[in-house]
Amino acid sequence: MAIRSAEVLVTSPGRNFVTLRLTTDSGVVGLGDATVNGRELAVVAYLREHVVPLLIGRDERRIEDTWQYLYRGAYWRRGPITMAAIAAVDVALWDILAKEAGLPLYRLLGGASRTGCLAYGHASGSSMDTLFTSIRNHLDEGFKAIRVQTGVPGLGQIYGVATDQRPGQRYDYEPALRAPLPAEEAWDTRAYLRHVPEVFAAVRREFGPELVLLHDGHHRMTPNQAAALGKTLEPYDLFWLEDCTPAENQEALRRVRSQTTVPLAIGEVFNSVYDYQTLITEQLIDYVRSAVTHTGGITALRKLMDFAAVYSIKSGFHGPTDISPVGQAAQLHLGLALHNFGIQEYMKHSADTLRVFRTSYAFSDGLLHPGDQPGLGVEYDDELAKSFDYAPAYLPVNRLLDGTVHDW
Ligand code: GCO
Ligand code: MG
Repeated sequence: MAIRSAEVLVTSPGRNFVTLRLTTDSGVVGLGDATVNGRELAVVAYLREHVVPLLIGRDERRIEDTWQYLYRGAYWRRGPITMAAIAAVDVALWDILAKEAGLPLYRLLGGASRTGCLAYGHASGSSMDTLFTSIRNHLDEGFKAIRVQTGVPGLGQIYGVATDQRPGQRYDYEPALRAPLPAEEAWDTRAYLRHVPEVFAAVRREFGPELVLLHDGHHRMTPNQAAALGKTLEPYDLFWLEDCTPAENQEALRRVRSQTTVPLAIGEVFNSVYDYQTLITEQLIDYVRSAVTHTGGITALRKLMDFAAVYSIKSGFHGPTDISPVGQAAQLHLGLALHNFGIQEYMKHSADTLRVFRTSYAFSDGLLHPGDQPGLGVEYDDELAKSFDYAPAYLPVNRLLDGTVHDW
């Protein structure tokens, strides 16, 4: 039993994706997502030049050993590129194992702990009217949990808010996000802090107390600003406030935590359990935002979540459209099985993306289910994928009004 081939596939059906495909000598195929938004080709090179040669001939059943070999064996540890490459190998190996067993992956991870995974969608609007319309569209689609992002008076285009306000338009379709050089946006934290509580007050008035609401701060606040925002949002009963401060400084969250009871979620840019050590052991957060794709795969994220479970911290895995359907399927299998699942982010992929990646996960009545196909339940259409050429694309850069480059 051995890996016969390892191919690194790049396609761009609406946005760029990097996929690793492993094939065993008996012809079983496994897929792994290796997409790092805006830095895709760095992972391609890491995989092609440094990982693929190590995989050929390895026993595909030795998942833990392969993970340790790629992580410890490389000497250079952690970092988004390395950990996305390891994740792709790990997920592809779990896909193969589950297919060889003839079981959906979640069964190998302990079986379903729930009927389905509560999913949240992204509502946004530059004005209150358009925001309300976007929330209503999500409710019509069956969402029971909704992230709310809005424009800020006095500022122009803001990341996370669609500029095209027609129904169905989304911020991840913005042409600026497909430009050859990064777009630049202007930011004023004081204006933002004045506006956001008014928005949540209005949303609660309009939609009532039941609806699950979330908000993303994109790392833009200082600990004091985040503590102040947390306090002002307490009456609106948020499910979480996400990425309130820049994530590298774990101690910063002590200040926020001691000042407000608003639940905190962080970690979409983290890539290892060590990024969470203080946050978890001091119970400074409520939700782990890592994606399977960016944290070393199922093997690593499952251990991280078991560590978090000791401290009553739950999952809230990152699921924007730059996590490919392969990555999303992997975290749905994991989420369904974990006891300490919290919520799953769910931005629907474009029709073109879903033609290239044929998925068997399903959304119904607010819940996502990974489906019961053996393995991950995702198939990759090679021919179609080849018709979507890679195009360099960047996330925008954020500047304060005086031109200073700011966090986001
Ligand atoms: C989220 C995010 C995304 C990221 C994007 C970066 O909460 O979904 O913050 O919008 O910015 O995935 O690649
Ligand atoms: Mg986020």
